[in-house]
Amino acid sequence: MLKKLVAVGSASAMLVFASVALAQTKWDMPTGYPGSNFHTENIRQFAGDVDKATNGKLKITVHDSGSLYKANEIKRAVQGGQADIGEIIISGYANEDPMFGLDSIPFLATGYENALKLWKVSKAATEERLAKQGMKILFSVPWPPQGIFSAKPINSAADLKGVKWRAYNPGTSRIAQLVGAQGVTIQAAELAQALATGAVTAFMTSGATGYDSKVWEQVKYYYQVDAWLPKNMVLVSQKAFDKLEKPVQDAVLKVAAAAEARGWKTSAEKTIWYTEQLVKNGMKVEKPSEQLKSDLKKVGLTMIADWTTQTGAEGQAIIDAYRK
Ligand code: PCA
Repeated sequence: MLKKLVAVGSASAMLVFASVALAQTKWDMPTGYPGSNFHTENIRQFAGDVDKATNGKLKITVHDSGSLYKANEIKRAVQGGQADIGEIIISGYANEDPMFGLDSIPFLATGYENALKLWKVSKAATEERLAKQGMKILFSVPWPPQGIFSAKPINSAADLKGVKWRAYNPGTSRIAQLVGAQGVTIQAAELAQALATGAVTAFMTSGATGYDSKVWEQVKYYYQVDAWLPKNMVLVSQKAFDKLEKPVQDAVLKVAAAAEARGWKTSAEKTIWYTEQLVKNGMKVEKPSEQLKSDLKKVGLTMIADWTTQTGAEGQAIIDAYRK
């Protein structure tokens, strides 16, 4: 009798366990940036908020630093369903579709206000492309403004000729080409090593990545060019999203909207802090010379012209809406 009771008891315990397991969805979430980065911290908070808001029905495990998929593999992983959700830098995919590169054109949109305006006028076109690939944007957050890090002083674009230049997307590769530097694509997770081995000596990025990668160990100069604010995006597989119960979907969207607002705010607020850390660690942080600024502005004009040629009437309409 006792044996029977135990057997019945454990069978029903298994049933309960099975139904909990059924009701609970687990998503793995690859990101390419380090755990201490503000984007990653924001994403971890998002994952925690999703857990709370769904009463544990959706559990998201964040895998940072490119540990699950390398930064440049994440979009394909979400598209192919190997990962249900992931974070990418959208401009990393500008070769696939020029629309993805809009936020990385030098001097098109500088500062947070303009970056937000540019995002508003280009969001629908971006969403439409990702939707065709079976993905949905949950939220998007910009990096702080992009400047030039260099081992040696840079006073004009001519000083960049022949320099080993680290690129993180097609836009930064194109800049290398236009100034005559030797571009090599290296994702943030490998930047510190590339600097340590001397594979690169100059690059454009934010103070955030300069800080994350402790670049002061090799490079001493940072020029606050504030040329553009590239955006990261958290993408979810539409299929995975559709499998969630409606209340869970609603909770995810609500928490994602909060993560987007928080991310923009943190990005702006931490910009000064990051710069201070560069100074504290012995870097020379300066405004670019007039010559460097005007050289880079020319680069920007070439890139806007390229972009509008590639995107045609659709691109022109976006630029016009942005400039209105
Ligand atoms: N950091 C990332 C992208 C832009 C940025 O500020 C990087 O350097 O890879």
